Parts: sequence; structure tokens; C-alpha cells
Amino acid sequence: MKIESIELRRINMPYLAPFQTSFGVESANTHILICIQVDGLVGWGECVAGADPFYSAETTQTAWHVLRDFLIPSLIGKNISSVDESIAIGERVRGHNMAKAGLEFALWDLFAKQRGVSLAQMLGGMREKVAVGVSVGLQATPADLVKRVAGYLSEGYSRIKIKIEPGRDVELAAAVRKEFPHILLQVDANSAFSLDDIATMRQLDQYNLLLIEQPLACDDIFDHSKLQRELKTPICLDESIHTLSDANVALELGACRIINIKPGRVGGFTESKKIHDATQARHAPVWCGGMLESGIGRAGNVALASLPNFTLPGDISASDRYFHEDIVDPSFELNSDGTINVPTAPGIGVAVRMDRLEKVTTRREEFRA
Ligand code: OSB
Ligand code: MG
Repeated sequence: MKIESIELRRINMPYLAPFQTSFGVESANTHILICIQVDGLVGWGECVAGADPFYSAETTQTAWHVLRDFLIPSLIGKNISSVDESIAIGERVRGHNMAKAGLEFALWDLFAKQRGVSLAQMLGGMREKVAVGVSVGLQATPADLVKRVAGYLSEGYSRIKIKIEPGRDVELAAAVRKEFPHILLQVDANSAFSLDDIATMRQLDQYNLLLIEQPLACDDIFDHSKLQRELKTPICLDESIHTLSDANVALELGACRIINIKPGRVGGFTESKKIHDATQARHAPVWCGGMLESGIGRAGNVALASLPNFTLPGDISASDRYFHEDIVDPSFELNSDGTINVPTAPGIGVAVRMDRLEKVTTRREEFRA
């Protein structure tokens, strides 16, 4: 297909409540949406770079720059017959995984729609619904956290992830565990600790957690391998994994036993699939992480999570956990068994509500061949 026009839109979708982690507070989704139109078909993608370079080096602005000045010019006007071809064209750009992933996403959607299959089918998914959980941000007090968790559990979520940071760690895990002795519970430190905090890690090890996510530095694998040897709880890496090679190194060194796959962080669905296949061969489970996406990014995550080795619940909550109103129709809803249905219509399988999208668009640029 000949790529004749690509449109970028920056959006601003306020969250129902600010989301606080060890690296900062996010109050709105300011992602870039990528829209590619070919032969009457429309492919959508979401680039998950955030407003600040606190979770990753990329930001909305760097992604806009790399898309506008490098990735889009190299693709526009070209005749592309597969997603792999577009990846090869973009390979000259080093890094900038989130920018690349956003563009690749729109192409996956487009090719799936052209073939008349769902994104999940095209990715090799095999589940009709995926198990999901909620990622709960830092709250003012442990009591507030327990209240939030209680609320999500009563909505039907069956796995809870709580954010921790130095000084607000064991106390939070203890408070939630005391109130809910049997729930699937995990913690995410977003790189806020070091090996000097081994005593804290050993204490966390006592709370029957599913996993401890990214306790140490965002660019570290070696120290995580030392820490994992000291813990019975599996370490799960998020920030440290950008490529298939990172995943192989981490598992080979014993730096983690579980990997959180976010398509944006690893450069797209193609790399996500490679990591999925490699981890499956090594008998290490994966789960789909989240970046507080709009319904477009959420559709991609749900489709990815339908692959066989996604055996742990994803950070994929229903639309109404994030927004007053999503931009897709139908929006994503939680089933009573703690799952979300995988869309079956072609491509991402949900329609973009253009009226709502117009209202949240804060910047727009169109590129033509
Ligand atoms: O570390 O998993 C993370 C959100 C933004 C940046 C990093 C992370 C998160 C989440 C939210 O935990 C997960 C979700 O989308 O619900
Ligand atoms: Mg994380």
C-alpha cells in the first residue's frame, strides 16, 4: 500500500484522578495519535511518550520531532507491503522506541483492516478475553490506599498493583495485605531503590507478592541479578527492557523471572512478539504493562495480551478507571470475572469517536507525499 498521508494529533485527556508514582504525577494523557489513511482505510496508533522525561527519556515533544522530521519523511510516499518493511526503513533512527512504536501501531491496524482480521488475530492471539488488574498510584495515607484498593476490588478487579517509593514501601504492602490476605498483589517501585535498600526488599519479600516490579535503576540489569538471588519473590523488569536482547540478557543473568512488556517501550508490537516468543521458550511469564493509554492504545494492549505467554494479568483497566469519557466506541469494560474482551472486528476493533477526539486535540499536523 502506498502511504499517501499521515496525520499526527497531540491529545489532552485529563485523568479522573492524578496518578502518582515514585517519579512524578501525571494528570492527563498527552500522547500523540497517529492516523494513516490508505485506500479508504484508516489505521490508528498511539505513541505513549509522556509530557516529562521521568519514566523514559522520550517525551511528547521528542516523539513529535522524531516522527515529524525523520520517521514520517522516510515512510511517506513509499509503497509498503508489510509492517516489517516499515520497520526496516525506520531502523536508521536509533532509539526513540515510543515514537517508532506509535507509527508501527498505525501500520499494524491498517494491515489488519486490509486483511479483514482483528489486530489480535494478526498478532497471533489466542484468547477471547484477557485477565486484567489495576495499577494504583501513591495515595496520601496508607488508609487512603486501602480504601482505593477496596473500591477497585469491589468493581471486580482481581489483581492489584501498588506503587511504592523509599519511605512508602513495606508499610503500604503491609496495610493492603492485612486488609486483603488473599488477593493477587504486586508492587512497582519505578527504579526508586538501590542495592543499599536490601533490608527493605527482604521485608517486602514476606508479603506473598506476585512480583516486585523494577526496584532498581532504569538502566540496570546487573544489580537486579544480585538482588533476585536474595529474594524468593520474582523480580519483574519494566524500565530496563527496551529490546529482545535486553530481555535475553536479563533472563540469562537471572535479573528477573518475569517481564512487563509495553509495546511503546520496546519499539512496537513486532519487538513485543519477539520478546513474547523468547520468554515463552525460557518458561518466563510476561504480562502487558500500561501507560495510561486512551482507548486506542488500550485496544493494542488488549490484543497483545491475548498471546499465549501473557499468563499474568495486565495493567489494562477499563476505560472508566482512567477517563470520564473515552475516545473509542465501544469503550473498554470490565467483565465480572476480572477480564476485558478482546475486540474481534478488523484492526483495533473499536471505532474512534471523531467528535470526542476533536475536543481533546491540542495540536495537529498532516503530512502528504
Ligand atoms: O511503571 O507501569 C508503570 C503508568 C505510567 C508510566 C509507568 C507505569 C504506569 C502504570 C500505569 O503503572 C498502568 C496503567 O496504564 O494502568
Ligand atoms: Mg512499571
